[in-house]
Amino acid sequence: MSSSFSAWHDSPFHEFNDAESNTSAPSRPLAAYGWDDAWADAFAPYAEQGLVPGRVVRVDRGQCDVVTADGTLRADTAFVTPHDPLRVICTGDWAAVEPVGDPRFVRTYLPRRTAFVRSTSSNRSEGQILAANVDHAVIAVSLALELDLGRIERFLALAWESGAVPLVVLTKADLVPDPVGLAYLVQDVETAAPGVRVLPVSATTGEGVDALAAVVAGGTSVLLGQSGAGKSTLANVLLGEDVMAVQSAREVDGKGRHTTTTRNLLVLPGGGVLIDTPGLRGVGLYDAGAGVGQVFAEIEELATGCRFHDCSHQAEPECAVLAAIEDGSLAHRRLESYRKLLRENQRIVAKTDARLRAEMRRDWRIKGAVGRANSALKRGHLR
Ligand SMILES: Nc1nc2c(ncn2[C@@H]2O[C@H](COP(=O)(O)OP(=O)(O)O)[C@@H](O)[C@H]2O)c(=O)[nH]1
Ligand SMILES: [Mg+2]
Ligand SMILES: [Zn+2]
Repeated sequence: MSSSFSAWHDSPFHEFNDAESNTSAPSRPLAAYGWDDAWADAFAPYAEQGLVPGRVVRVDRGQCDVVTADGTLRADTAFVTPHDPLRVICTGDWAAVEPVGDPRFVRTYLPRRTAFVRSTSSNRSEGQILAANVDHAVIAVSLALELDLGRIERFLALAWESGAVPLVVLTKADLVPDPVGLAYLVQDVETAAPGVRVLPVSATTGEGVDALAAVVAGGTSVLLGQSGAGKSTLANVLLGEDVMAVQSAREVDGKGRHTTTTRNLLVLPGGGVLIDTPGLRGVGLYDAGAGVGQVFAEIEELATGCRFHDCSHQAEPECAVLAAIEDGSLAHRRLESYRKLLRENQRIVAKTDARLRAEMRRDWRIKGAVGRANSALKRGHLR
């Protein structure tokens, strides 16, 4: 094994690479996966150690699939599965993989530009990372069901918080044949999504697909939304072939059994990278205060006009938010939803803080015990 390692190091390929600008030469095939000069710079110290860059396209228990300049390989994730679930390697990460070995280990991954995180359920304070290094968060909302604006606002808060730019696609637009009705639905969603593009699409008729394709042609996009929203169908349309498993109508009507069981990252024929996530039954906020602020930007803007800077917009005099509800320019539903998401977020943050404090205490107890045992060992007092 060590001989093949040095053979790799001595290869003319590697010399050529050194002669050119540091790491970018063997990584050129990775450009389609989003590799750029900034990633190459960040990777330089690992390249010096002989590690190979690659993008994580799928994560399984203990292993992940990584696309490298030499093709896709399966690597062991033991080194990148820390106790903190937010630091576990995930789809979209740029991994530093050992050049040889069986198994080959991912040694580390590059600092993330963006990260899409949710809490695993609204009652727990644990975060779960769904995708890393995403530029566009495409939130799929089915027009086959009654619009749930609160749920859209929740997805948007998580999307803004991730650092990606959100886009709402209203799927199955073919089921709303009346253009006036469709325009109303789009407007409703727009009031819940200030500053966000809202695009009706249909995989059946092709409506809106070109506009969506133009957005996702640059950078990395993730498809988010409830199970059955039509994410995999859209992914297949964008990919130009049936790659993702689509649920039968019966499965959708049932208890939301997930056909898409693994996350996948794929290069689109028109450029760009697409990540399909499994249907998310629930997305709890996870430390998404800034994201909530961005979803309700117009309320936060109004609040700067309130007489009291800590106005709770309940009954205070000269409250600009209540005045806007009074004159009809702000929907009461929006304020209620804002409050609800703020409360939920504060609850999660408080729980997370309490959990982290408890974990820190436990870590110190363990470290303390290990430290005492070690010094006892050094002094030769092993009991
Ligand atoms: N009428 C209509 N049905 C669609 C459209 N896109 C998807 N569907 C159906 O919606 C169901 C769920 O689709 P799927 O892509 O598996 O959803 P996912 O769970 O979000 O990945 C399937 O039965 C699809 O055939 C569309 O544009 N129009
Ligand atoms: Mg799916
Ligand atoms: Zn106020």
